[in-house]
Amino acid sequence: MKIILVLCVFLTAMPAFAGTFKDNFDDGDLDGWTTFGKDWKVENGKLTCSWSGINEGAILTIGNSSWIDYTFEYDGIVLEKLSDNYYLGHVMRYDKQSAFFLYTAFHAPPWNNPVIGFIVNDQNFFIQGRQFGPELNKWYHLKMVMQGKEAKFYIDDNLEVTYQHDLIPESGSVGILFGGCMAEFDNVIITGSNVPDGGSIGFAIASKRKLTTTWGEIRRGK
Ligand SMILES: [Ca+2]
Repeated sequence: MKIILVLCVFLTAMPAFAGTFKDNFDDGDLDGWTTFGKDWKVENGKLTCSWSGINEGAILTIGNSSWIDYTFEYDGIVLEKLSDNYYLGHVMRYDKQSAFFLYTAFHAPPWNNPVIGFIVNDQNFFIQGRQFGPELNKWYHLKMVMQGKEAKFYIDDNLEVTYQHDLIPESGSVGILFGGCMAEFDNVIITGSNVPDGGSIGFAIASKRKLTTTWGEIRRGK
């Protein structure tokens, strides 16, 4: 009886959809991702892209407007510098139509710091972390945590920048952002409410119907 009671309390406390999406790109495809026209591709089990632009970064996203609070992490490496400035980063709560999103970036010299900020009505709000930038040919583990109006940016598990602002967007997809270089990415993990279990790495899915529904929603970009 006690066991049943404890289980009931536990299940009641769980969010309706709290899941984990993982993609290690070992399946060779970009299923579920939106690429916005840049030359993103999967090679040798890794995501890769070259983009020399800086002001307009290359963005690849997943998710939809029901995604609110989540943790997004991946491994990234700069293989070749294509501009004086280059960076690796994320977009969070992204909405292509309004270009209203939060981002982080890890800049090379001379900018040389992790930043976190957001863009609203063509205005750019941001703050900077300590002075250091990504070295060439070195893997970094980048992580962003979104909770309400607070964003945290970690590099190799060190908390680099925290930012809070009332104008931070309410919800939206997540994605990788970079510019000024040729880069590779791997081992994406996204966890949060309304994030479906899925991706290229096998999962114990509680319900087949749930998987079908959520992947259908992702593919339609809803
Ligand atoms: Ca891989």
